[in-house]
Amino acid sequence: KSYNVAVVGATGMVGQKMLEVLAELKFPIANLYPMASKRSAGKEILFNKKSYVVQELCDDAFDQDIDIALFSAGGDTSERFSPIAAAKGVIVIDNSSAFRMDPTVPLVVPEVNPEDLDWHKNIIANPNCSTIQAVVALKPLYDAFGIKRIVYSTYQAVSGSGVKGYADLERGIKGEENTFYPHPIAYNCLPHIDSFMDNGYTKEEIKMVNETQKILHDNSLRITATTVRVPVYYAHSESINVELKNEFNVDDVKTLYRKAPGIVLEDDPQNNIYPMAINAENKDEVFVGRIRRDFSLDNGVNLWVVADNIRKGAASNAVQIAFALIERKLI
Ligand code: 2RA
Repeated sequence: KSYNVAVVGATGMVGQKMLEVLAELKFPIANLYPMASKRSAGKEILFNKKSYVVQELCDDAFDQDIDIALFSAGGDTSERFSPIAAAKGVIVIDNSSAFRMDPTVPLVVPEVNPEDLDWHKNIIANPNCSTIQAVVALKPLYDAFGIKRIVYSTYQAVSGSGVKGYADLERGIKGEENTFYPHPIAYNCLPHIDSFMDNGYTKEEIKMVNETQKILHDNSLRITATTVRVPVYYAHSESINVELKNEFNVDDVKTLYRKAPGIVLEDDPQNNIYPMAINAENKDEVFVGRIRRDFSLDNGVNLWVVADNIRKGAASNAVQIAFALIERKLI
């Protein structure tokens, strides 16, 4: 069976990657409906060597016979158009943060909680990129040893901010002024992703806390996060400190990672082998290394986790959700 698929935000950084991944993973597409705002509508895009004209997103855009709509066009657009599409029987996979914490919307990483797809009500939320790679790495530990507490420290690529963040790094390297970030990002680190809340945390940090608890279905998880923008174009790197509930040994953890879905173990420090952004770029796996005991805790372990934030962190996870819908006979 083939499906009619819309990509909303088809000309943006993630939207373009969604099209690339749909073709690369050979998602069974009967008809493609690339959509974008008025500003980008009319552009021509190539998909599977065929040319398509980008349609303008409007209220009756989903009156066409569409089965699945992948959204990556910002929260406002999702808030307005996802319910319209869903009401017409379209299954929406939304990359924005608009519906992630809505209790009627499953927040899904296929390697972690595919069973949550079974209760979708036509809107499915793609988690934040920094959360996706984290929960893929945490799931094997959660199932084997239980988790009490998580400390996230992230080193996030500028592509997470889309073309504007990417351009600020290019400009900074050439000695030109930053026009997007509040300070220069070249040769610098900014402990400021998304906006600050009254409690001193940024929305990005709160997202990691709330989304991890929702995906693992465990509000007893004690989590804190510091999310930092670094001068890297693609792939987020994360230091993750985990307090487990039960005893473990490092070799058992490495054995778990060798067979865990979606994970590549890169952990041989004596030979300078550990995950790096330059090696994760344009791949769909989550790379895990620097696994070592945290001797300051009874059952503590430290991880270093790297993944491409535009692929596994957004586009590929969304397409993998679409494949999971087929596998689970939900479409
Ligand atoms: C960022 N995770 O990196 C956020 C949104 N993509 O900016």
